[in-house]
Amino acid sequence: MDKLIITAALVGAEVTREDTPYLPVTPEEIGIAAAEAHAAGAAIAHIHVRDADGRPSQNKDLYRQAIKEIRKRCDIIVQVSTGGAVGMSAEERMQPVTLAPEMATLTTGTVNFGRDVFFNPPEMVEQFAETMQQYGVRPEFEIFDVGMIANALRLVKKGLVAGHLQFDFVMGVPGGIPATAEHLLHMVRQLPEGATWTVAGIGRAQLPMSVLGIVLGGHVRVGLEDNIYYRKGELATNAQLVARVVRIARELGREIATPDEARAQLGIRR
Ligand code: KMH
Ligand code: ZN
Repeated sequence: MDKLIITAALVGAEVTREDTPYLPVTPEEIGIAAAEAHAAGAAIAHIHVRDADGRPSQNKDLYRQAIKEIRKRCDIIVQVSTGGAVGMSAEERMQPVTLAPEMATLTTGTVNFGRDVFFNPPEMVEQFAETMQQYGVRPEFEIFDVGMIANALRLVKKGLVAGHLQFDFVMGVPGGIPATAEHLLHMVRQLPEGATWTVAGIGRAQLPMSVLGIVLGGHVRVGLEDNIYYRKGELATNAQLVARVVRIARELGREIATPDEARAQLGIRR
């Protein structure tokens, strides 16, 4: 099996400092959290940014600062969010792509998101894909439900995404696909030959879905964006969540990919 690529989803748009004091919020805190996650074994940092009041933002300057703080400390692959927070406009969400980061997320369909709607109509998704192509940014398809895989493959057919295909199955969002082994296997079976996949379980599904990702030959995303607990009632840091995946993977005989090894697997040229 290929070496395991661990993504650390450091901050997200929904979790607050009130939920956990370990959430990195400022560009400097995001830089430190990325370096700690990298030292623990993460190859990719999936980042969002927050404004001075801690509210979710897609501001280009904040992303520029956060990326600079990360780059000062380590060579982890930076994957910016184009999902942002529910209710943001396409223009707002697209901003960090114009910084030409190595990777960006690309959600390929609309999904209920708790009591909200995460809105991704076809024209918007196509526009995001085109802009990523223009800036040489490798997309990671964010798959919140099974139909989004077919939507992603339609983009490939249209020539809007080319090269290596990387999917992230986000499982357990209320409104999206539930986090079960059966659903995961069904999604993996839809992927074309040569594609790679990561699984991100939400909340208490993070640990069991990570184990499935390791043993099935996929990759794993953990971090405070998706889950703030180490175990019931005990808050975690991003680095602790990464370190646990590394320990389990090694016990199961799966080696961990460095950022450069992950770049080679994902077809990212620096
Ligand atoms: N915050 C969610 C509505 C992404 O980063 O691309 C969307 C999200 C996905 O987090
Ligand atoms: Zn995200």
